[in-house]
Amino acid sequence: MSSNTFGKLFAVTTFGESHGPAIGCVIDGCPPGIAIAPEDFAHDLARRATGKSRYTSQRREADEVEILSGVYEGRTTGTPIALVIRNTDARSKDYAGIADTFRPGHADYTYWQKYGIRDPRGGGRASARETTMRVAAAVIAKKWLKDRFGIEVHGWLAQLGGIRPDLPAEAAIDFAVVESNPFFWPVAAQVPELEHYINALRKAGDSVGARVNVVATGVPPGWGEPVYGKLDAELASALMSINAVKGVEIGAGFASVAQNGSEHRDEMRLDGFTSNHAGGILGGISSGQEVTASIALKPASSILIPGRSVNLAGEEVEVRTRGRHDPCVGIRATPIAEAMVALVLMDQALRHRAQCGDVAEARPRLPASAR
Ligand code: EPS
Repeated sequence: MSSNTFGKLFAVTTFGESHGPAIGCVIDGCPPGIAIAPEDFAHDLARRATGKSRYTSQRREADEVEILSGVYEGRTTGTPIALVIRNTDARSKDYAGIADTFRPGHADYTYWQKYGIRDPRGGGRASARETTMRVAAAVIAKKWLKDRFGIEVHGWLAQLGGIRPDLPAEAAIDFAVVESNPFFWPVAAQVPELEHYINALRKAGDSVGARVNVVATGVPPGWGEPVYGKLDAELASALMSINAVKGVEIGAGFASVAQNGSEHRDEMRLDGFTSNHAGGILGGISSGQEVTASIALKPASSILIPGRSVNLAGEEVEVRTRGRHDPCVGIRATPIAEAMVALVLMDQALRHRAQCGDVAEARPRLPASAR
């Protein structure tokens, strides 16, 4: 299987399956001198992990990172960084019943068609377990982006099924609220409604889709490589590579369809841009405004409600998935989406430095926003 490496100068290769002995990654091209310790990974990995609330999969993994190489006396050395996490709570017998059939709506069928062999245990390589290593690699990227540029990347759940945050469209998100509940939801008063909704969904054995928004603040103007390495194109590719993602929007996204040019354009004043429909990217290059992206996640296909499928023997069968699945994979996708945005920004930052590091700061340079 190829295409397991992401990024050009900050190149992250992940490996491992959900029910194999371990998952891991190798990061090649990391700048030397970044202070990093195994415990630095704990916070973001716990935000993504299963078993942390009643509203996600109940598989309980310690997700403890072992640094195998590339770090000496607590600092990156510029050599490949290898990270590994042991899988400790895989329950492969749950998957015995679907070893010779295909869950409708799942990668089971397409992996089989492509490779002619598959590891059905826990979804194998197609499992969201793989995203653990993206989040781990992004811990290093987030740290460097923050230290060097003051960049912060934050995500939140912006829709769960039909439920939307009870907030005005342009309202600022309070990330203290987002981090204080298991849904990454920006309105504390709605959390009981979400709990009730997910409890009922789980009882019904069904799943639901979600939307996750991500914003990166502090991104300087100039990052992104037209024409085939545009910042927005690489964000779209990175975000679309997350399991279950079916749609990506940058800035106003699909709402741009119904806008006029006079509305969509972000007018410029010396004290900043007056709006941000572009999502902080013009011509594939960051403008200095907040970079904003939004993703649509499908409802997971591993559900208890029986569905019609076929088996390896070429018979029509009924499938009912057992196991410890997420009723809404979108909930845990919030830190994963942040991670992919951070990895793209880190890679683009290094690429910008490589080609344009000697270009003087161009004038005038507008502050991020007049709003
Ligand atoms: C997943 C199915 C479940 C989840 C898993 C993702 O696997 P299992 O049945 O082995 O518990 O728990 O998520 C993780 C283990 C993780 O760390 O994210 C899937 O089909 O994607």
